[in-house]
Order: sequence, then structure tokens, then C-alpha cells
Amino acid sequence: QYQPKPEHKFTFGLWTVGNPGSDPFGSAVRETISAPYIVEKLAELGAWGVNFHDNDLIPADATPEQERQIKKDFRAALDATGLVVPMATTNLFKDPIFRDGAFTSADARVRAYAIQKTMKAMDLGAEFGAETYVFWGGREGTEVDAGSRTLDAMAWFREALNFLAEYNISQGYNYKFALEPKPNEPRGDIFLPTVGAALGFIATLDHPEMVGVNPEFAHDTMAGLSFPHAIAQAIDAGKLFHVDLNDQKMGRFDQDLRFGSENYKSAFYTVKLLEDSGYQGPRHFDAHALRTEDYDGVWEFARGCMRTYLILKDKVEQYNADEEIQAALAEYFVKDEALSGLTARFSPENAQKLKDTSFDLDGIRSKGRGLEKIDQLTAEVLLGVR
Ligand code: GCO
Ligand code: MN
Ligand code: MN
Repeated sequence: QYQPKPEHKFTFGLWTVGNPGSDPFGSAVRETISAPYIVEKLAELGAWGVNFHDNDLIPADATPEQERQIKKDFRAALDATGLVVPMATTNLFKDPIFRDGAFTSADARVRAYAIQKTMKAMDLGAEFGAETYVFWGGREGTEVDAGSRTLDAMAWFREALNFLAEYNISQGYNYKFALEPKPNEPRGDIFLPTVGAALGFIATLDHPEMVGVNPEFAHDTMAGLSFPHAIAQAIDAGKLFHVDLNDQKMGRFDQDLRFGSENYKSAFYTVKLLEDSGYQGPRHFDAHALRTEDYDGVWEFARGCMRTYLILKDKVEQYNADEEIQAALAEYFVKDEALSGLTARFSPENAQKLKDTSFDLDGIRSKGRGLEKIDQLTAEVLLGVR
């Protein structure tokens, strides 16, 4: 039980389990491991796929000969294990050239170079079969809102995405683009900080149908926002193209904790939304093992992300089948077919009828909603006593 299998569509980034554990205060604590080795380990643990930034796979300073060899070895590992590459992305944050932004840099040369780098990274992702292309604008933001930069940035970001959408079409890649919002870190303020901001921006693009979002648990949590609410809005908009699962304490630095390690209830509602909505995409863990760990701890961490997801999925099924919970929910969701018939669609007649309706206001006001009971029952499912 709770054994991850490819059908569960669990994925990890090369940069996640391969993270050697350096932080702004200390150097690496683990040696670097190769992409083929990561593929082998992930397959052994029951993952479905692996994702990468261009430079996770091909170091920025690789010679053409090295690049050929790396691709060959990576391909061989994928073929040997059956692991797939569902998503690819660009590293637009490490190189000092991006210190003040990539697509939204105030320097036109940097903006052009960022688009060039992304086209090449899209070629690389397509070569390995990636279907989703993630845009995380890690450096797209400011500490200093110089001149008209904050307004220009929106136009430059749009220009870059429009350009790359046309490139996607002209190459026949068929990528779905997924914008990944984050409020801050590494910039003081990152543009498009929330799922809602990204959705509003997508509507202004030339190919809005091609572009959705990649929400991340830690990002909304850092800002003190609700991740289940962010995901629900993405699902409602038909824009949940990908998801980054991890965990985070509110108000801390960006922690990228093991999925489900910190906020059990939000993790539960996250899994419930993904499972109940029929989300078909990858369950991607964008998380890192603690810096305290060696590689045994890293594989424990990877196993733990998947196992906790499956445990919570089981809890969702239990919750959905629990008669007492369903009875409490049936009371909570008060139905009135006549009124719902009136409000479902405007017509002058319905408006008039609604105006003429009298409500038992005091009766509605005085009745509690029963949420204490629902929440306690939920807690008892999660705590394993139901
Ligand atoms: C972060 C982000 C990144 C992106 C990754 C893929 O906080 O650093 O979550 O991990 O998800 O760059 O685009
Ligand atoms: Mn993140
Ligand atoms: Mn992420």
C-alpha cells in the first residue's frame, strides 16, 4: 500500500533530488550526482517522470561534444527505465546577466538573450518529449522601481511570451505554457506574484489558450495565502496546466519542504482538489531534502513526498465515502431549487420574481453553519481515528 507507481504521475526535477544543499550561508553538503543516476533512482522509487532546466542537463559551459554525450547518456537512462520527461523549463536566474531580470530586464540586450536562451531550451525539452513548458520568472522583479520599469515590465513580459508562443507554433512543438507565480525570493518583489495576477495577465496575451499556470504550494504559503484557494481558481479558469507540490512555513524564507511535512490540512485539500477535479497532469514535487541529509535522506525525502500524497489521496476517498461527513456537508450546502432557478440566469421575469421574494431572514441569520463539526471530522480522518 502507498507504493508509488508510474500511473500516479509523480515527477521530480533534476534540480530537486540533485540539489547538493548549499544555501546563502553555507556551501554544498552533498556531492553532485549525474542525471542518468537520478533517473535510475527515481524509477526505482516508482516515479513517472523527471523534469529539467536546460542547464540542469547541459551545463552552461559544455562543449558540443560534451553536450552530445550527456544527451546520449540521459536518453539511454530514460529508455532503460521508462521514465518520461513531461516538463521542461529555462534557467533564467543563475547567470549574472539575469541579475536584474530576463524577459523584463531594463536592458534590451538581456531581454533578447533571454528569448534566445529559451528557444534553445524549448528545442532541448522537445527533443526529450516535454509537453509542458514552465516559465518561472525568478529574476523578473525589482528591489528598486526605477522610472517606468514596473509598467514596461508587463509589456516586455507579454512581448517575450507572444514571441515564444509563435516559436512554439512554428516549430510544431505543441507545448502548453505554464506561468509559475511567486511573491518574492530571489527578488524583493517578483512580477505576477499570485495565481490571480498570472491569470489576469494571460488574458492579455496573443495566444491565451496556450498559456496556463503552475501554482506552487510554498509560494502562496510564503505570502500567507491559501494554496487550495489558488489551485481552485486555476481549476475554475481551466488553467491548471501543471502543479509544484512541496511545503513551507508561513513567513519563513523559501523552504521547499517535503510535500505534506508541515501543513497537513492544506495538503489534504490540495490533493482533494487535484483528485476530485480530475486533474490529469503530473504531480510534480518541486522540493528539496533538508540540508541536514546525506543521499539516504534525499531518497527518504523523495519517497516521503509520494507516499504522503498517496496517503492523503486515500484520506480523500475515505472523506468522500464517510456517511457522517457527507450528511454534515449535505446540511451545510443548503439547497433551494426554486431560488436557484431564479438566480441561475438573468431575465426581467426572474429579476422581478426575485424582487418579490420574501426571505426568512431571522431564520437564516440565527442558524449556525456546522463547520466546527465538519472540521473536527476532517481532523479525525487526517489523524487516523476514523
Ligand atoms: C523556486 C521555483 C523554481 C521553479 C523552477 C521551474 O522557488 O525556485 O519554484 O524551483 O519551479 O525553476 O521553473
Ligand atoms: Mn519555489
Ligand atoms: Mn517551483
